[in-house]
Amino acid sequence: MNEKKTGGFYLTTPIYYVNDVPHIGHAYTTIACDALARWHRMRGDVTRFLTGVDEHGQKIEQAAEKRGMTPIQLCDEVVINFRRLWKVLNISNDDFIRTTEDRHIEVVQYFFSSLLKKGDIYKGSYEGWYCVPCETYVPEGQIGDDHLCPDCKRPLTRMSEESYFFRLSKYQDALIKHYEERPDAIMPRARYNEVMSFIKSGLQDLSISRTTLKWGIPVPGDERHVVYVWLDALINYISALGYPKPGELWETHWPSVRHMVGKDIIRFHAVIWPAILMAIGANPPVRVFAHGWWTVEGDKMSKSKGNVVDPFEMAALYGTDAFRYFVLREVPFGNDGDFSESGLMHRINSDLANDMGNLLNRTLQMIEKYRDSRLPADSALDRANSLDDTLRDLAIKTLGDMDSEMDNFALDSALKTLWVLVGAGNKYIDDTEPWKLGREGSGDRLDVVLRTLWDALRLSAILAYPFIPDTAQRIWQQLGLPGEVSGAGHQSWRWGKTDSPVTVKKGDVLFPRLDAAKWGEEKAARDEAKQAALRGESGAPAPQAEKFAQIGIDDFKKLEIRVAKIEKAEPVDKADKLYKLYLDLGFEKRVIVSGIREFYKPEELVGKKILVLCNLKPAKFRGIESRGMLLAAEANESGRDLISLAAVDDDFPVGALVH
Ligand code: ME8
Repeated sequence: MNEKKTGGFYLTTPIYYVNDVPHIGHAYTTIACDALARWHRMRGDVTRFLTGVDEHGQKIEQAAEKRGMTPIQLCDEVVINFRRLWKVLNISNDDFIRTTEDRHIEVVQYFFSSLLKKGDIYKGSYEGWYCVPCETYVPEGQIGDDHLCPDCKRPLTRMSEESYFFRLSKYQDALIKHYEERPDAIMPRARYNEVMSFIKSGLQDLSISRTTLKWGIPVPGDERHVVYVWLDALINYISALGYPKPGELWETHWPSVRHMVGKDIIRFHAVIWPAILMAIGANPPVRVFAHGWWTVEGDKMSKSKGNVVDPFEMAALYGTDAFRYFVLREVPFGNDGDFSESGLMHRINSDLANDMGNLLNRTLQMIEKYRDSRLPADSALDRANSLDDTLRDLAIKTLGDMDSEMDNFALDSALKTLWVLVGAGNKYIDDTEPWKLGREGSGDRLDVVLRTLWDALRLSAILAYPFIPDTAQRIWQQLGLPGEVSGAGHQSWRWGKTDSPVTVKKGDVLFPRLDAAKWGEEKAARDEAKQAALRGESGAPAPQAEKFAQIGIDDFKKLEIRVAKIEKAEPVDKADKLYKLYLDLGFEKRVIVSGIREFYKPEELVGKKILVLCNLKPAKFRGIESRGMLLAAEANESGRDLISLAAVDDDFPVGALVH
């Protein structure tokens, strides 16, 4: 068993540009980080997981202008999509940072002033070829006669400006020494080699301010300049910990910092950022890991082709856990990969429904049938024979192997390792033929087999949790285990021993199988609708979720929104998010079911005059008919969900219509 000591684990995603809706690239990085963060929390490491958005710079300024908005209006609108996506994908970030927040702006300015004072920032002038989409100057040596950006192949712009510079060249030798001593500080190996040869080819000082745009953080004391968006962005990793204020967050987490990035932004994180950290006397990242890029059905993802994978749509169609599982399992983490929905459909049917789902189903069915749902006692394991021991040994080996795979961020290997155990569990059923034991009355032997299978499943649920958290919890509950699988803790990562008698509770199948023919028809129809939307044909649904269509006043008039008084708020049985609300509308009383239980206590609700959409089709929740929907604002601040009910003054008459 793995007895490794616990440690610290501060993990960050890149902060995403808010010039567009989130796509599979964003989802991929964040899901990978989520699995790692959940793993480390579960094994008892002091864990912190940060994500956020990058809101300054020319890209955002231009995107806002195109949409006739101010930059901050655009940011405020688009950030909602990111927050919602992380909720949909079950992302467990501890904090969410926006670079327009005061806590960030203050740190960037402090940072700038102190490096200026130290002499690591100086003023000079800069002329060169600039790529607006990449927000970067391209060195002369990399520019062809076409004057296109070597990365994104779009036209470069000639720019000249007075600029502040960071003395990157000064840190060349220190960086080489740092990486020579820590070959796993950049992963995978190919990226380490790439970065090392880039550093060794000679580092030039870096322009870190702009006078050509307004949408950025002003350079303190010289407000014609704004701070270069990449410097601004990188600092998020420390401003979110409250740097430079000496405090628990910073001291606890910074020493263990690991950055997850896409391969295209490795240099910013593995060259510029560590040099800047050296300049302020902080430790460079323990690791920068660069993952690969997704193509879609063999093609580069692009809006004009209409093949951008929408993570909202994938989660809605296939389920969050299936989508999470697929992206993490499909491609060796660090390599490029190809996304295809048929691949996703096949993995659901084979790995999730057939392997994992069947193992649970078969095991629970037998415990139900032969043991009246009661798990045979631990003592059964004392009579284990070599067949049983083989499964036990494999389970124990799986724990250790996955632990080291996760240490190396080899997420796909960790999943493969877990599925070897799941496969072995299914084979163990075939080999032991418990149904024969049941028939033959070999009770003792059957106890051993059922107990062995149950424990293999218990460990599988724990190990699957970081990747497919909801499914793992469902398995946990069906196995009859109390509480949360996430709280299983490292001490329960061992074979055997349960404190109390267990009764299993077989539930719905984990992953219903998808019918390939039906799936094919539906997929073809969706593709056709997307292409039609791309051609601008009316009636076709927009391909991206979270877009708001314009509506006319007549559309709005279809909504019957009225003032209602809450007379009673009753928790709904076995649904910890729901209330049954009894409303008085003046001309009638009615009941609605609402998911606001974690936000309000019943006594805070009773007497409140709220707004209710009255002409919504009735729907049933937990057997209760809900007639209407209350209106509330929803937000997420620093990773915390917030809800505020739309309400009117206490003395306002009930039943009144809202126009
Ligand atoms: O670069 N497959 O933000 P961003 C996989 N704001 N990953 C992909 C991808 C694809 N097809 N397309 C993009 C930024 N990505 C900066 C970061 S951090 C201080 C500042 C990944 O929204 C890409 O590799 O353009 C990058 O890691 C991430 O999406 C964010 O891209």
